[in-house]
Amino acid sequence: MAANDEDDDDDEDTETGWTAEDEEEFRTELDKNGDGVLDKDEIYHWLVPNDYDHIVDESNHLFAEADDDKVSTSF
Ligand SMILES: [Ca+2]
Repeated sequence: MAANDEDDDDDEDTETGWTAEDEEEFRTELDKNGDGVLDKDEIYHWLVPNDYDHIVDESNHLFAEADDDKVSTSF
C-alpha cells in the first residue's frame, strides 16, 4: 500500500484539497455572483438545492423502512 492511497485523485490541489472539477463547480454553479466567495444565499442554495425535494425523499425513506414485504410505491 502506497502512503498516499487515500488520495487517489491526481488532480487534487495539495494545499486546498480541491480538484479541478471542484473549482469548476464553485465557479459555474455555487458562486452565483462570481465574487469568489459564497454568501449566505449561495450557501443555502448549495445545501438546499431547488431540484431536490426533501419531503418526497423522507416519505420514500419512511415507507421503505416501514414496508416489511417491500411491495410499495414510491412518490
Ligand atoms: Ca459569491
